[in-house]
Amino acid sequence: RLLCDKTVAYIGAPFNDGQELKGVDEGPKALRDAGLRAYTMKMGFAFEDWGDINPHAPSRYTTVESSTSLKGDSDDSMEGEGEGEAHGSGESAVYYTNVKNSREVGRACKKIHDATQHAAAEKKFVLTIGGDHSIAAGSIAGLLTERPDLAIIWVDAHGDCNTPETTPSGNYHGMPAAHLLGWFKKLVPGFEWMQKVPTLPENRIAFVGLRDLDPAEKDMMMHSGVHCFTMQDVDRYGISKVMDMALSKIDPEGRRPLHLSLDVDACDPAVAPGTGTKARGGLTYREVHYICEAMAETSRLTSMDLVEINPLIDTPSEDLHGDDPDIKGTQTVRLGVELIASALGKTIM
Ligand code: B3U
Ligand code: MN
Ligand code: MN
Repeated sequence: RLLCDKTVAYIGAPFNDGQELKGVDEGPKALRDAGLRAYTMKMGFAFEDWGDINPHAPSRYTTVESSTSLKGDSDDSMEGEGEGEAHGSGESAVYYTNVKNSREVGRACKKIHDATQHAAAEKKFVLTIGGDHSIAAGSIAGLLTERPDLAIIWVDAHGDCNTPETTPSGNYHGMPAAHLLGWFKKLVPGFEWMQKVPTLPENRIAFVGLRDLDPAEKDMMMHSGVHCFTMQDVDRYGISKVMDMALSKIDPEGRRPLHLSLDVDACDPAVAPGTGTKARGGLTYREVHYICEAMAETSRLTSMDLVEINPLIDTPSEDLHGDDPDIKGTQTVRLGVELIASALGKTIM
């Protein structure tokens, strides 16, 4: 029995505010323009475009439960500036003040949460396109609410496991995994709604492609129950063994619905130049495709994030024989469409 229908719900999450560079908000439009809809339909999927989340408009997807009494998703005059009383829990707590643009990011993530929860409830394959990786706090939170036994493969050069105590930058895109894991000790203005979201158990996430971790972040990851596969593991074991190991860690019985959170900066910059924080020594073109293919082969992949594609700093794509003429766009955008196709089950033969 399939865990989701052959319908892709495309949720655009055009957000910049979790990092410093402009352009990553153009990802959702670039992937549409590249021909994703026609391509997935050719593969036999129905394609529903749920539009872009607009951080400044009221949520289109707010459900009754999620709209009750939670502060932080409604207006700009909310309390909680600086250190203060926490709301929603009735307990006194304090707020972090060093997360950049936290209100914008938190509000946006709540809307993404509502959309992914709704799409998951309708048994769709939930495809959330960033935007920077902040959006995964929203997408995964919504998915976890609807699919509580979800397990996650997080493909990234970075750990995204900083807390506001350890962040060197204050950028939320370096923190969403830690937030979902419940590692934040205080509230983040704009993210009060996260208190009602189930925390992700540590043994249910595996990171693949790691090579650029901050010292305190590395320490927390090593001393936690999360599973880490670095680029050295990819070198040592090969990507197929790494995927086998990662999947058996997060889903030993092979029964859970799976989520792929794919940050294109996991790829080597030669393969994916259109991204803001490039790190040398990344996944090759085939390795990143293999990851998506291996996820598809489980038949349990029910959702995916594709993030950190920045069309504004991308390189024109070279025309090669064998390229699919139906995919247009610059190099990293094109790669993004191809990776989605692989995750949906496209194979070479
Ligand atoms: N770890 C650093 C840098 C970073 C995280 N994610 C990306 N870059 N893409 C930080 O700011 O937390
Ligand atoms: Mn990331
Ligand atoms: Mn990254």
